[in-house]
Amino acid sequence: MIKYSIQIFIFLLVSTGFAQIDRVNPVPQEVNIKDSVQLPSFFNIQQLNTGEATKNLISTYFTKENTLKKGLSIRVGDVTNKFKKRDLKKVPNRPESYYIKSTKNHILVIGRDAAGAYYGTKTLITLLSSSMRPLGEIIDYPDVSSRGVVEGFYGTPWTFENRMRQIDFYGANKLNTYIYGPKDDPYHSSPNWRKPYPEKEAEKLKKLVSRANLNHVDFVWAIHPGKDIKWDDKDRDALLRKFENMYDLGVRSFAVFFDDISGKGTDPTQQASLLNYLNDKFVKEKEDVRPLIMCPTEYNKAWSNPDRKYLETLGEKLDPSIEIMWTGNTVVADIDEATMDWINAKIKRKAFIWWNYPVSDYVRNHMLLGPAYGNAKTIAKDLSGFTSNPMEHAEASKIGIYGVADYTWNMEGYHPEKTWNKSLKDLMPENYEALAVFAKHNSDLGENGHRYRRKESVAFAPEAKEFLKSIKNKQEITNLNIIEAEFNEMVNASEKLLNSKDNPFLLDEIRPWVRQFKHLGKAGLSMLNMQKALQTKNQKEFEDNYNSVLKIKTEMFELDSKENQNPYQPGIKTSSLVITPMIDEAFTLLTSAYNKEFGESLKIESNFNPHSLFTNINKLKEQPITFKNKVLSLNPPLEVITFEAEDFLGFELEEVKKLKEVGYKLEPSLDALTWQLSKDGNTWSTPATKEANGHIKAFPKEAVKFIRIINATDTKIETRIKTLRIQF
Ligand code: 14T
Repeated sequence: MIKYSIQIFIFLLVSTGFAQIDRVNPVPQEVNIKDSVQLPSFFNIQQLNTGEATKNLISTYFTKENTLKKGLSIRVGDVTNKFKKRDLKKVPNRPESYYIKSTKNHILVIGRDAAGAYYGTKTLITLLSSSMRPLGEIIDYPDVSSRGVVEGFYGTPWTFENRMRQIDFYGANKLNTYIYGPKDDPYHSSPNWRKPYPEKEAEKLKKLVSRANLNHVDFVWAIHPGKDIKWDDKDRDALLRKFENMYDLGVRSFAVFFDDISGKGTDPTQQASLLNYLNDKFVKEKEDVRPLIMCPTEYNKAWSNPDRKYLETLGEKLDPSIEIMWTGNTVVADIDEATMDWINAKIKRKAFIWWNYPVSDYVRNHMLLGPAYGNAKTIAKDLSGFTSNPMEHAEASKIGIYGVADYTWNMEGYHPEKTWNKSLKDLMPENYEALAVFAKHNSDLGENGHRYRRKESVAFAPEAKEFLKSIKNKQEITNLNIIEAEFNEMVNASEKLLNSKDNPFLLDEIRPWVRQFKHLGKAGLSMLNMQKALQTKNQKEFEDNYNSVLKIKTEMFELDSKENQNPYQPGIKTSSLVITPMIDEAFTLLTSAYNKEFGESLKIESNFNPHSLFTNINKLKEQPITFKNKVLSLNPPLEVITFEAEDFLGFELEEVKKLKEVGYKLEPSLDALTWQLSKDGNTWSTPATKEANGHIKAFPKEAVKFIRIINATDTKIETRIKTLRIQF
């Protein structure tokens, strides 16, 4: 008996020692841990020439309190230091690799290079954060050479504090690249790309660069000059001068973005010659500047025009050392082997992937908190880099970024869901279970112009389906407990999160969504009570709960109209794929059953838009529209839209209706499109228009069913649509 319990005791100890390896993110390539021993109280750490970052890292764990000459010997170095030959042989012959050997009397960490030593130390410190210490070996290296994040989204750029925290997070998760390219920084793009940063901004960038250095992260400063660049010596030198400014702030990696522009700036020959010039006159001269990265104008397959030979031109003319970014088959796409084969052949090098996930600048009312999945696990050898474009919510983006760190380091071993769970524990060590409930129901994007979707509420979806089926067929509901438990869990998890002090940065970002999520859980519970009351034929009980659902829905509508009021996708959407539609549908079914049974006429629907988009432009067919306060509007797309002759865009109303006013605004401000109205969609009339601050308005006298703007000229029009709306 005693022997038995000692065995259990030893097993527990060993398993906690082993368990630490599961906390290492990314998952190491090769782990041989067979045993573990008690963690000693003192270490004798010797660092050979491993650089600033490792030194700093070591000082975070090894302090005066736990170091002593007689302590457990740890030697950290790289392959140029004196180690035994057979140990050196174990260090993989690849950049950033490391080897850890942990024996009874000794620990070795050998890096292939400074980065390897840093990453080995990182892994070691995680392993030592337990009461037990593993014995064995770890051999580790990354699959992809540039791994990280491109801050390239539209909307509110991250704050300085956000960025400092991000850079630490990258170091902690062995990401080595942060590309700075926020679309809304005027000194990154037009109009101010030619000017140096004002002192205050410059000071902050300097701090970011040194923080990046401490984390073995390349701070890549990107410039976006294509909107107004002139292909002359003056602008060329303006660029060179700006790079010099940035060099003085400590920047040693640079990128030039030519995305989302039109006109002269898109010429591939000029782009290549500019980059080659920067490569010769700047990168090569400096010697400590890393290879240039460029984002092409045609950055995805759907946008590449085979007649123009844009990509082929870059492939031929651009110096082979310059990396070319690529988002895949479309703007927002997951990457597979065919994607890589296609683009690599065109550009004659390995593409540098710009993955547009978890970026939410085109679905700003959604939180994207699910696992990072969908990219092939076989493409490591085909790409030169892989960066994720995140949400404007920096902290919340860490769930996705954590996954990218694991995926890019060790593709074959990547398990999106497992890593997702780990990421939640890392972000909210105390309340991660509550965070898991919230995150698993907040991952899809809803309908959107890019048609990119994510799984959501995966385990619950079949239950929801079953439940609705039973209501529809008026059968007994067999999974009522499961449904009720889920709604209760939603409410409880929300309360936990709203009161949590676990990660205030994260909470500040997600709070409005958590509040919405709590409302939704409550609406679900009231809906279930409607069902129970219908069973017991208790009219009062039914109507009380019916009213309570409507009341909660009103509160949700208010939150949706108050919080996150950006002009694109304002508001707060939660659980939009499974739970919200399930509750809405059940509400309708139950209310109509009730009306029928008791001869009542309660309204069976809450919020649904009877009007629809009316267009022949493929790119816009999925573009969402909003109907709020008697205004029906197009959620403006970010991209340049091409109107060929006769192309149109507008609305089809539920029925013939009288309108107060219609208006559109384009950028650049044009009145090139024509308003048209129709009762039947066949015969059209053109109303008189008036201009007011760039809005082209009309005031239709007669009631209509169709309203559109049309290219009535015989040449194509390229423009951005800022607003398109009608008022009843
Ligand atoms: F440069 C790119 F690789 C890229 O993806 N550019 C933008 C990016 O800044 C943005 O965050 C992302 C998601 O919305 O997509 C690109 O932005 C667009 C996408 C469009 F389809 C901008 C205009 C578009 F028409």
